[in-house]
Amino acid sequence: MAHEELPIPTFSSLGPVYGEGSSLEEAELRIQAIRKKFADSFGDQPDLFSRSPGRVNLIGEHIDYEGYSVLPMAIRQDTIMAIKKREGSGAAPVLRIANVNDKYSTCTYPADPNQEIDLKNHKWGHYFICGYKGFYEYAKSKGINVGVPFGLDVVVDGIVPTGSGLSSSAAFVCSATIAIMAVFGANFPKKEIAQLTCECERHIGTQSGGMDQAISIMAKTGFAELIDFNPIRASDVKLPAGGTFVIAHSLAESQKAVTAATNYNNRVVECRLASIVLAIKLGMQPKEAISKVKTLSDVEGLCVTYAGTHGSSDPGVAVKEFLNEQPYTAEDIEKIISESLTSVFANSATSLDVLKAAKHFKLFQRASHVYSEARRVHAFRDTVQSKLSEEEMLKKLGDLMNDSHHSCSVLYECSCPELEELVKVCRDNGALGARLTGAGWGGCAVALVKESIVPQFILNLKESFYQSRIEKGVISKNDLGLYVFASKPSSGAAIFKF
Ligand code: NG1
Repeated sequence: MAHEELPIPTFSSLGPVYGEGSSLEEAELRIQAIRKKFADSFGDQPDLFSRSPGRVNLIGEHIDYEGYSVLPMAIRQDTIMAIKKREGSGAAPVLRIANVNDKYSTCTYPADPNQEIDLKNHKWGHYFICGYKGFYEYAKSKGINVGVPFGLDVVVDGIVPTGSGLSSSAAFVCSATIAIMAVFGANFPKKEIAQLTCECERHIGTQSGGMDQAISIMAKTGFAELIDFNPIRASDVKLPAGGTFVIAHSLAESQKAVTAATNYNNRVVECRLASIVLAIKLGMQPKEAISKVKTLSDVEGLCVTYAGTHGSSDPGVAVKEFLNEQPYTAEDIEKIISESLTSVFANSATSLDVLKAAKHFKLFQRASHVYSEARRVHAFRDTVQSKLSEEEMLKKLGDLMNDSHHSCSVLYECSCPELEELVKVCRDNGALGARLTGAGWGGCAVALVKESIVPQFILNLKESFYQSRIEKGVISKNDLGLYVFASKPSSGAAIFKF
């Protein structure tokens, strides 16, 4: 059976996920700390544990929500949750969510799957409610009777750095969802959990694609995955042994949920508008375009047909012909589509927030990025599978990563000064390629480095990028290992019953 059809694995020991040596010891210590926090907070021991990892995206940025394949790998850092069902205390049941890290104070919510998440008042516990609502919605859609809601006690321990572009939010939401699922005694195929966790994370207010949840749920040790959407599918990608991916934090925190209206969701809206305008320019009636065309992949066929008349198969040819490089005003677009933007997005409150905040829309730049990045993902996979020598292969992969960064930075404008500096430092110190990873606007860069120079490369980064920041007190020297590290592809979500 294809591995995305299998349920989340359940283990009775940590070894199958954490291996042996220092990773296993670290995991054992974390479980002890979680048990202690559970006992201190709730006077009890959990029924079971769940874990789901963060990820680094190697290539394919800001294209998952446009329906295009991406190529991430799971990292070692993950979110572990401990959970216990609490029944029959008489009082109205509640969800109590505590954290091993005292920086996050305990959150309490009603045990009501229909509750609305208070987006104006952002709390860390909201991510648990995403999973909670998601589980009930999914169970309902499957006709599963889950009975009346009961209380849950939960302790969270996350070590994916937050706001880093390494998907701490998806690690959290996926871990929460499978913990809840397991406490109900249910388990579903991985691809369905990947889909449901993607949908439920949207309750936090970002219109995210499905990459992070898909890799967190479906990852396999030793492989990156090519993730396709509609339907979700993961294909193993074996990376060349002589190259290592080094992840380095720019130390600019990207607050995706808080900046959604001007950053992440803004780009989702711009892509939608670009696809509607393209569809109309390529002959579709405005009404039909507005109702049928949701993403740039929906209009790719029309673009490619047009490109064919010019001897090309690149949808970018249609973008160059039909979209203006000059930013569009709302009025410019409304004239083309014969409808007001507020009516196009009337059903999406988060998109209406984007319209309120936007001064103009860069349709040419966003569509050019998406179509070119989608092609780079396949070029990356084809290169890995090619017969090139390892030397040539690594060079080509590095070039693709550099091109991806350029496109993110110049066309998609999701970089920031700290990331630009860091990417340059990586390249100056021998990286074959380096790029921002994840949503951007802060967070991490990923660099492809020859295995043999990794320790020296990390040392150089410490000197040229981090030292001045340590001196300014931005981070402490002892924490450096949290901000720059080499990463191997790690395994996906799991349940532990000890
Ligand atoms: P991160 O880096 O975790 O914020 C976000 C989206 C992805 C994808 C990337 C950009 C969420 C949960 N994740 O990732 O789906 O669109 O940005 O490639 O919003």
